[in-house]
Amino acid sequence: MATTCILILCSCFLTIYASFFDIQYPNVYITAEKGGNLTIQAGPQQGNIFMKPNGNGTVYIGHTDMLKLFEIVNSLPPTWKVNSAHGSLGVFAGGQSVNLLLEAIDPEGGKMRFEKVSGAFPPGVHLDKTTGRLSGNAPDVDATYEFGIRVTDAHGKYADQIFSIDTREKNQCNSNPCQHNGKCEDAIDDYKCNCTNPYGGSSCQFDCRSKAVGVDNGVKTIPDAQLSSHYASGDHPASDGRLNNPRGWSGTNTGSWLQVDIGHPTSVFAVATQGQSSSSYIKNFRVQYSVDGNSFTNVVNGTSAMEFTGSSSVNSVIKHAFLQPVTARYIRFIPRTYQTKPGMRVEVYGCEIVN
Ligand SMILES: [Ca+2]
Ligand SMILES: [Ca+2]
Repeated sequence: MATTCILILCSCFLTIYASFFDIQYPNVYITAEKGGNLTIQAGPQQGNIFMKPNGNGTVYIGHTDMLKLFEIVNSLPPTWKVNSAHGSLGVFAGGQSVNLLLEAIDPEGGKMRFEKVSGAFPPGVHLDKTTGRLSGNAPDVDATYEFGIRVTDAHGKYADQIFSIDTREKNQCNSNPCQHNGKCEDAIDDYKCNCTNPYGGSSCQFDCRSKAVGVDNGVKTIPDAQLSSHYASGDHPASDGRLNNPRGWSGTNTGSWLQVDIGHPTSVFAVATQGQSSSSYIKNFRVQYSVDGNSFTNVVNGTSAMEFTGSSSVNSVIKHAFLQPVTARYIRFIPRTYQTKPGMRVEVYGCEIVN
């Protein structure tokens, strides 16, 4: 009888006061009545209050994850493993590879991010923001580059450090890059060779007397668009006027000419020709040159235009060196006397003028 009464009383209690103590499996709600306070107070004898979420659970106050908040508050900023007392990362010669790891440690072992917050890197050197690696090639200049790097952990805690890199201009002539007694001048990341006649190229590596610009049918460095002519015979256009081309260029009379646009200013030393066919070939010709394609000058011997002998053979190549090299972009072959028709196939020899 007594047990029954107790169960009835409990039932009434839960029903009446469900607003402040409610069990809805698996949740337990403790709520205050409207306008009331909720107080959780431990017992008077130094009692503690424990909140124990399980697994990945956490504790919220409002919408704030309190465990996450404590983690952020307690997170320590990263610390730099400074490479030297002054943050100097070393001295690098122009063009030398720079490969440096800016090392920092996060006490919590989390991910870190690196970024430049002041100063400037040497041009050509870059920072990997994830790894903290500086890499690139040192510029060819005497300079000191100072820059501030901030390393930031996953909680936004950071540490700054100033670093510096010194660079030294390298004398690119030290390796004696100019061949054939060319005179070397040091430059930024480069050198310039002043070549002795008849050598050319960036390192005077070419003998310009034998360096073809590439009209030859088997080379075609000079594209068809850079071959032109005046009074071409229809079926033998300028684009066929290449050495070793099976057809060859043919003009119609002595007013005809064949022109090669080399494409850039060149020190031209020689030309070579073959006949157009066994029955059609140039006997004699002149050569004119121009830098602008408008104003042409004869290649001369003294004050007289040089007369060159053309090849009367289909196969044999006759090469003529000029007495002095000429500076030209355009070379024009002018027929003087010919067999049947003024036909030829040509090549030009020289070196590009390097500024
Ligand atoms: Ca940290
Ligand atoms: Ca230099």
